[in-house]
Amino acid sequence: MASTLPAELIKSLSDQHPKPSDIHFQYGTAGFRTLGSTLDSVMFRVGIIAALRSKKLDGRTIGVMVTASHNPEPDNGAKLVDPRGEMLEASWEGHSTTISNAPTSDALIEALEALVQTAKIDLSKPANVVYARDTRSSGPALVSALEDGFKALKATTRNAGVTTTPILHYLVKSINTKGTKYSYGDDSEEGYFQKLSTSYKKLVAGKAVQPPLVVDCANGVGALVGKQLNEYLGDTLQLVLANTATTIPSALNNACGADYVKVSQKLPPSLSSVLKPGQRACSLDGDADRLIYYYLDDRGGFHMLDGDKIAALVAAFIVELVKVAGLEDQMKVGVVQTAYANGASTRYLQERLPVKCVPTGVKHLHHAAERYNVGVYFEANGHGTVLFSQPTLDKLAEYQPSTPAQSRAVEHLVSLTELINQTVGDALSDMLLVEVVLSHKSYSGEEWNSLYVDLPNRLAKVSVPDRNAFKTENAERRLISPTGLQAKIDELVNRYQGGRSFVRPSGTEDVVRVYAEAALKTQADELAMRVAGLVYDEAGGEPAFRPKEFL
Ligand code: G16
Repeated sequence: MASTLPAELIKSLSDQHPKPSDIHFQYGTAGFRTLGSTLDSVMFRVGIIAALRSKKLDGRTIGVMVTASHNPEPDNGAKLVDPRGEMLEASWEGHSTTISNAPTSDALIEALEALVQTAKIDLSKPANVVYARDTRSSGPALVSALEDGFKALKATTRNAGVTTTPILHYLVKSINTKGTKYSYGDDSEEGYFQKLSTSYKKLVAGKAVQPPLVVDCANGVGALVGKQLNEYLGDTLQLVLANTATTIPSALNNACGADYVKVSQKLPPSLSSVLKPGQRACSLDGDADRLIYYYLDDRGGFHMLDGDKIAALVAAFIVELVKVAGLEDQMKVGVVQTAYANGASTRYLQERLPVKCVPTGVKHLHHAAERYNVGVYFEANGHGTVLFSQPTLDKLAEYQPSTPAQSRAVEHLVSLTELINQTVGDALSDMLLVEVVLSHKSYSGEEWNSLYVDLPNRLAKVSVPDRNAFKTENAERRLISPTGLQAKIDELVNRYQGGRSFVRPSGTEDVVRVYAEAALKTQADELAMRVAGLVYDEAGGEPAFRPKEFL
């Protein structure tokens, strides 16, 4: 390995981005995420880490997305993207945490040298990085710190500007597959829109045009991208964009967006005068990688169609196409969920398909889904996609259908592989996927919703002094620490008909999350609050969320 780290250059730039002495940073569920005002040193170091990761992988392009997704506007963060558009390899999460916590510039250089040694990085290799940010007001300054990190390692960079997390993932994979037989698409935003809109148009050709769809953009970057997508879709689907105030900082994810809808199980108040009974609507989150659908019934009642309902809709549609195509023996479809999946959805899916439960976080779901020929993965919060394995894609390309029906089904499957952003959950791509299925099945929101009836459930969160004191096992369904707490939860759960509850530390917010479901709504609420009370008593925390009934 010829080169060494440019220690002088790193030191002089690092001195301009000192680490705050009182903060311990952590690469969590989806990267670094905390108050944007504290992240300057982290961003500088993320720039260096991305460059080193690229060198380690022979100069393949790495992505960095500056976003805090569904979190409030003052938060920010960074997600690192590996060459195939997937999340950063797990072992580098630990390296990233170590490097972000080196207390001084000298300690940083020492930590970087240790990483170069342990990961056997050849520093003479090139470094290539593509990066983007969402609409947060702290974004420009943090991007400038990130760029200093790139400079410190003399990386070759491409600024993808203000865009969604899924588009950044798309760009990473497209850049790395450019000119190969596995080309993922043209490495531009235009290439992304063309790919999605062309496949959507093929899939709905000959079908009645879907009525206009209301899209809550969470006042985030989805508004900018949704506007462009609308133009590409033309008259094949009209998106009625709402919550598009990207320049009012306090508006981001505030009383709107996918997380608001999922957690509060309510219509964003801003849509109450927009949405008509029976009309479909959906909410994106701050970086447009989550999607939740909903509608109002004739009496104004709110009905949510979350990630579980999307998984059920999409998996059934794909299974049907595979069957009609005559490929069911060769193309096994499976579903991946987390402990947050509604018990009714798991039951519904298990009766039809193999279903696996993994810990929270796209990286876990994505890897588990890769084990199927076609892996459908969705978190209840609306984060998910469908993966078609390479042998499956090859099979679809070579397959010789023997009837017109088989031929149509294969064409649809091929178009789905183009429509679906397989690098990561993508709210806009998933939204078009849902629209395709609704159009093919002629389903209204109500008909979709009746696939199964959700068990009443409640999410709660508790702020505690140290969320890392909470450790889990069995795909986060049971606590192993603090000792004895799980037994108390079990004892409570047994008192509720159809009761289920679990507790886990969040990887994106400084809280412990509590989930509960039960046969009746009041019982699910009560169980969640009682379990939150146990967590509070154990850790001396603050229940940061209480349903009104308990105040
Ligand atoms: C991220 C992850 C998701 C995860 C969510 C919440 O989403 O990508 O897989 O479900 O955080 O994680 P936690 O419960 O650990 O806070 P996003 O949309 O915020 O990037």
